[in-house]
Amino acid sequence: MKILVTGAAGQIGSELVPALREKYGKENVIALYHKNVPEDSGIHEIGDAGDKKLLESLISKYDIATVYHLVGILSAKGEQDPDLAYNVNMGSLKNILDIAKDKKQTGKELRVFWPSSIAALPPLYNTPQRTVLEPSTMYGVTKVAGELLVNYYFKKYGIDIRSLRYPGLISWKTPPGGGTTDYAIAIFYGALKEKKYTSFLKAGTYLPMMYMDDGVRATIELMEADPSKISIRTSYNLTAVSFEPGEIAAEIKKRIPEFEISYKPDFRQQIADSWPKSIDDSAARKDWNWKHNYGLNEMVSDMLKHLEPMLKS
Ligand code: AKB
Repeated sequence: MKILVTGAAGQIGSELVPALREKYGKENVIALYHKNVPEDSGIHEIGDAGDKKLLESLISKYDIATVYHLVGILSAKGEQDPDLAYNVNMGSLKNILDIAKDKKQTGKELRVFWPSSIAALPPLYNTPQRTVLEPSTMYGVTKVAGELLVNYYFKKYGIDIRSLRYPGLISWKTPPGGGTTDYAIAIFYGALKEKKYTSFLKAGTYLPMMYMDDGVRATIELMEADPSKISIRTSYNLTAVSFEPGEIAAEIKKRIPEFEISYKPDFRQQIADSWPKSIDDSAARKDWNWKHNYGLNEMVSDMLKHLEPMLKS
């Protein structure tokens, strides 16, 4: 069973590719990079994940059975260039779905993972799985449209496509870039380098968050679940914790007492204000036994443990 990962150099791809290689064998996971190829890149290809012909040829060359289609533009970058966000996020998804549909007609299945986001959801506490979806960002619009599209391809063509509404993912392997939840990564760089950080979101801005280890595990667990367990074919709500900038700063201060946070909200505040404060992910917990391991305390300890030596080297 061979796996293709698009957007392999991105925040999720950088951690999902090694996890998949560890689980399924190095020879079975092909990473598609756009331009930047990391040193330890294993079997990989370079090209544009929006190029349908390229995807078709890779899927046939490696006899791919599963695609993790991660390529995408995040919320903050998407608000700065909505056309780019629309073209990348929607165009490449439609291509993958059409390839899966064509393959099915020849009797071959392609299982697909596609990431949605909390950006699809309204600004509520304990936001339910099924609720009104009227996002105000282009990123959110592409996520809602994408969720409806994947549900359509599942219902009409029987494509086995699965999806998660990722919360803010906290990770140390790639630097933050392009997201609204990125303050919760950048804060660690500030704390370790300068003992201070100016948050672009104001105090009290609660957002759902998760440590990347949990995010990667959730992704693989969803993809491994028996199809009969998957009751949601748009995208599953997924969460671990919910916190605001002052709370993560206080956890960091327990370990770096000189650390100080200050606040200078920018255009990303408006994006964060339109997103859920917390999430009800009981459907994922019930259907395929989702459980998170990392709370805020464990997340902060692990981030500092890994990032400190990395920033010194
Ligand atoms: C972003 O901030 O854009 C992403 C997300 C929550 O989808 N991290």
